[in-house]
Amino acid sequence: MPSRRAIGVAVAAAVIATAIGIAISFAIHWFPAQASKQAHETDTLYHVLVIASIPIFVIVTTVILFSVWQFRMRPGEELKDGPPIHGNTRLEVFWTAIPTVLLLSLVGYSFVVLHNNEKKPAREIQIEVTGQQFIWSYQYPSALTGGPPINSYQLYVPDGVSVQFNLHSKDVIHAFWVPAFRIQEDVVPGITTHWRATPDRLGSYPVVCNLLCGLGHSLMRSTVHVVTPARFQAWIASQRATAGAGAGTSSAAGGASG
Ligand SMILES: [Cu+2]
Repeated sequence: MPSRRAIGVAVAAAVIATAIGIAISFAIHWFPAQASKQAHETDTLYHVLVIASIPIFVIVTTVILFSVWQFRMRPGEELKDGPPIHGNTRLEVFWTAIPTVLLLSLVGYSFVVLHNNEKKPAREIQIEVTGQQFIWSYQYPSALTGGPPINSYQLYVPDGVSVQFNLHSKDVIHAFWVPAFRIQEDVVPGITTHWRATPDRLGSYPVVCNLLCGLGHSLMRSTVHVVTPARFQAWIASQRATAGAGAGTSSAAGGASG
């Protein structure tokens, strides 16, 4: 049996390693700017999962290192066999019950965050997103423009208003991802997928295709501009004016004016 002192050393090392790990997890900037309501909850969830994993990693590593240290073969023991142990009910109950409780709590917490992030708010606007090799385009429906729909290669969203993005693909599977919003969804030909976010920080953030969709995949990027609701209305009005001016030539080319 290992001595009391050896066990004490192992426990102390595990506690110190856990403390250092948790301190490092706070020092690392895991993600880009948080630009949506969903981003805050998602980041907190991620950090809780990291903090929960640190002691588990430390316990597993400590037990391995402790066993190598305490139960290693010493000179002269080459022909000895280990004790013939068959099962240990108390230990097995523990190592089943603790991970079960831990997993169920983390799954429950994740479910609550996901549920909150996807909850449909009272007021929401819709923007259609179309992916094709290798560009994103956006359509602002009549309900938003107060006139004919607007096609554009630019994505503007009003600050503080929930947006449901309806995703369409013209060719292959893409993924519409706004890292600053922490949300991503596959864009699949033949079906419409959705995601929603409530932007809550003014600024411009990258939009990325996050599924390998062909040779130009790495170039399939765009920008989302989070602007004040007043500026959003002004932008819509300016797009309507441009689309109106170009309507004589080709209404379908309205997107190019963006
Ligand atoms: Cu892609």
